[in-house]
Formats: sequence, structure tokens, C-alpha cells
Amino acid sequence: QVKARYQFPGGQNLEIAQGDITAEDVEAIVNAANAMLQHGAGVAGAILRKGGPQIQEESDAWVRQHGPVTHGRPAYTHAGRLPFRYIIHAVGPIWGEGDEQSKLSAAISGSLQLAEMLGIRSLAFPAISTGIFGVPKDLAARVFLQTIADYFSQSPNSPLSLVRITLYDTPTLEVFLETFETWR
Ligand code: AR6
Repeated sequence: QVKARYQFPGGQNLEIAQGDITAEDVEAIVNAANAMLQHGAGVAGAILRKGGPQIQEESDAWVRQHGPVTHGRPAYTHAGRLPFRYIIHAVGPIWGEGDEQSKLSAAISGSLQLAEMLGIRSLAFPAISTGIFGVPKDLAARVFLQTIADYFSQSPNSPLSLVRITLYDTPTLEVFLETFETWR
């Protein structure tokens, strides 16, 4: 359910929506992962339950081949039983470890770059780092909006035509909508 929309000068849309990201009608979704791609709880657990074990198997193979996933270079796998072309596994910061804003920003811009490289035209993000990783919602909302805006101002002809931020719980949705109103 889309709650707010903004169109960039290049025609790309940014949407803020409420719902379960696994049910979004987009080509790819971003997972809020950890560096070892051990998908346990939160949105990662929901994605794994619905997509099936193929996602964890491909994730394990990724880590064996490339090592732990860094903030700026997300991993990707197929989506198992879920109807997406890919799942992008982005690693946000844990609150308290330092440099959280730039790490979160790197995870978001890295996901946008990877999506574009994979030929994805519509992508949904969860509120990376705001659950188990404990980053304050208002800080995360500002970083999300600023990073996406910077991305499209640097790539005005990006073929990524839809970026949706899908918020699950109402408190997080409200913070993102408030931040969006002052930002737009
Ligand atoms: N759709 C959209 N958002 C969701 C869903 C869903 N189905 N389920 C939860 N959320 P979290 P993090 C929201 O904890 O803070 C895992 O164990 C949730 O309400 O999933 O980056 C990983 O393996 C919150 O707003 O991610 C990592 O170890 C947001 O998704 C660690 O947690 C992010 O919460 C990552 O922690």
C-alpha cells in the first residue's frame, strides 16, 4: 500500500509503502542481512521462510567465494520460491559500532548500483538496520531519502524507474512519512 510518492527529474519514482516486502510487485527486493549472510530473524527470516532453502544455500556459496559481505558491496542471490528475479543482500551497520550513517548510506547506494547492474527496473527496500541492528528510525529515514536522492542526481538517466521503501510496522512507517514530508 503506497503512502507517498516523489518523482525525480529523470522520471524515476520513489515510493514509501506499508506492507510485507515479500509480497511487493517489484523485480527485486533488498534483504537486511548480516556479513555472513546467515538469515535468521527479522525481514531476513521472513524472506528465507517464504523463498525456501535455496536462498540460504546460494548465500553460503557467496560467502565461501567472496568472503563476508561489506556495507558498500551487497551480495545477491536468486529468490527461490519468491517471484523476484533477485534478492540483494545488503548489510547495514549495528547501532553503536560507529560511522553508522555512512555505512547505511553505502549499503543503500551499493544496492542501487547492483540493481542497475543486474538490469532491475523496480526495487523495494526494507528499513535496513532499524530492527535487530538498532539504528534510530529517524536517522535511518534521513539517510535513506538523502542517499536515494543523491543517487538519482548523480545518475539522472538511471533506468531504475521505481525505488520503494516498504515499511512493515506502523511506528517505522510514521517516522519515514514525517521525514519525507520535511524532505520533499
Ligand atoms: N517486510 C518488510 N519489513 C520487515 C518485514 C517484512 N516481512 N519483517 C520485518 N521487517 P531487521 P536489521 C522490518 O531486524 O535491523 C537478521 O537476523 C522490521 O520491522 O530485519 O538490519 C539479519 O540476519 C524493521 O523495521 O534488520 C541480521 O543479522 C526492518 O525490517 C539482522 O537481523 C529491519 O529489521 C539485521 O538487522
